[in-house]
Amino acid sequence: SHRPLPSSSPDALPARVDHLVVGAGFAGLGAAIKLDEAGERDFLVVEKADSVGGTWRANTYPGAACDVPSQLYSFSFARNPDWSRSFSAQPEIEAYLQRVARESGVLDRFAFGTALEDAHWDDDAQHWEVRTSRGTVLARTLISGSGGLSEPKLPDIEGLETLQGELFHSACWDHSIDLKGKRVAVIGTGASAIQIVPSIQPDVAHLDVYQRTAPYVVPRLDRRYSRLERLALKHVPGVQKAYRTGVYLSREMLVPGFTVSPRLAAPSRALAKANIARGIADPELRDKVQPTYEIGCKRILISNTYYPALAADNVDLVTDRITKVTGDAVVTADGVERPIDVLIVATGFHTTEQPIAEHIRGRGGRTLAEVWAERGMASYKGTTTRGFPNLFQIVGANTGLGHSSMVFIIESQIAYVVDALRTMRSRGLAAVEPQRVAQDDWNADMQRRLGRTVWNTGGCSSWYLDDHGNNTTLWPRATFTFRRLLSRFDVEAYDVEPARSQPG
Ligand code: N01
Repeated sequence: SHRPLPSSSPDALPARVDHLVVGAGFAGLGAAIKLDEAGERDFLVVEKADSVGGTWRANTYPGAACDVPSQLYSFSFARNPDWSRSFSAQPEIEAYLQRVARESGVLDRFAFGTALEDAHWDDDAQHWEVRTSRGTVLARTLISGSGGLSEPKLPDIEGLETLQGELFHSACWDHSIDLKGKRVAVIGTGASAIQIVPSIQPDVAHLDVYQRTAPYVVPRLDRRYSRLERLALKHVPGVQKAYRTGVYLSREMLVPGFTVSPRLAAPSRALAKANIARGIADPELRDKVQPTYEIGCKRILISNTYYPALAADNVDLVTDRITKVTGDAVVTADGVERPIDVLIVATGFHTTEQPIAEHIRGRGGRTLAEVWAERGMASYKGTTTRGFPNLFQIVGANTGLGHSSMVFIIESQIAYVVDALRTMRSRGLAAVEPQRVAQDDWNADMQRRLGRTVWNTGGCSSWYLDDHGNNTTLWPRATFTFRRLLSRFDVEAYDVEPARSQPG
């Protein structure tokens, strides 16, 4: 499904641009389009891969599809009247992003196959010096859209490197390997794994699914749109907008309340229970898949096919702890060795220690990773960070969602960044940096709100929490509140610097 765009990337990178954008997923592509629209046309987007799409380019595993309804999962300024079903699959989302990119008129400023190596803020020159795999670029601002779930995390299992069979991560699916007739193991039972398992189960000779923590899985209300519905969505004014608003509001009304009130979670709990009863007949297997923490603590998964796949004759759900991997088998704590030809690790991503943080050096030469190591990921409005002037992160600290569309968050942040650039131009500012007190207040409020949510109190460990037990990844309030709080660039919360010398 992976069709590189005919890229018109510049052969040589420009030596200097106003804005350097990192990544060409929803965030980077959206930022490029909105910068262009705002007249900020002197920008360069660097993308390590050969095409747009980000997550939706990388995650091509069998069964990959979005858990957020299609109507909500597109840019508000580039709606897609052509979605074929209520929850889109990866190829359709990737194709959508490619179409938006092609029609945007901004691809001439994308450099594909260009990885960010490091970036440092030059305080005297008031710009970022960005080293990429294809040369150095100076930029007034650095806009990162490198993704919150983009760096695969491999499990720390003894002997993994000794495996003679094939091994790959869910986000780097190796399509050259035919799983037909093979003995396959999947490690993990998160959102990725539960889509992979039912997709490969019919083909493989045998499948072992290694579950460390049983997830909650509720039914997936997915359906193909009827012909009539598709025509209406495409041609009748207002229909698509009504769908979109309906989906948005229903999620917004239900979910944020639910994270602080277990009572409101009762219907979801009942759905999850019924899903097990419907999908699995064997009482022993039913017991094994019962979650042991409060619903919502980890992401609630949706599937109609996961439990029936686990119940199939050629599948074993293994709940004993993995102790090591040998040349051709996975070994568990009970001493059992299960031989395999292919090992698929669906073990998630680096989240609370974003990899890009190690490569961005702010004032005094300190990296974001060093600054965040002390107290965890923390920024102002999830976008700007003390000590890192003119750095704008899209999908930064505490901007993630479990219940609604990240595209909504991304667009809110992009609007904030564009307003920041407008403010900087109109006031002749060369650098902006959030004040310490503004950032600390924002994060104290965030942690106070998060402390009472099921994400923190639900008795699970998840990718939402960092090593200090703080939730530095999720947004705790309604998404429209996020949009309102970022609707204007609040320059009064920033330390600002006029230009020290004319660039030239
Ligand atoms: O990763 P995860 P993911 N030994 O981190 C297990 C989005 N997403 O790629 O729960 C054994 O959720 C780990 O076990 P435990 C979505 O936001 C969306 O599935 O930590 N097991 C867990 O079961 C999602 O939340 C969609 O005990 C190990 C699994 O691996 C996020 O991406 C689809 C282990 C990792 O689950 C990440 O999802 C896919 C070890 N050493 C992804 N290490 C949709 O919209 C980890 N595990 C549909």
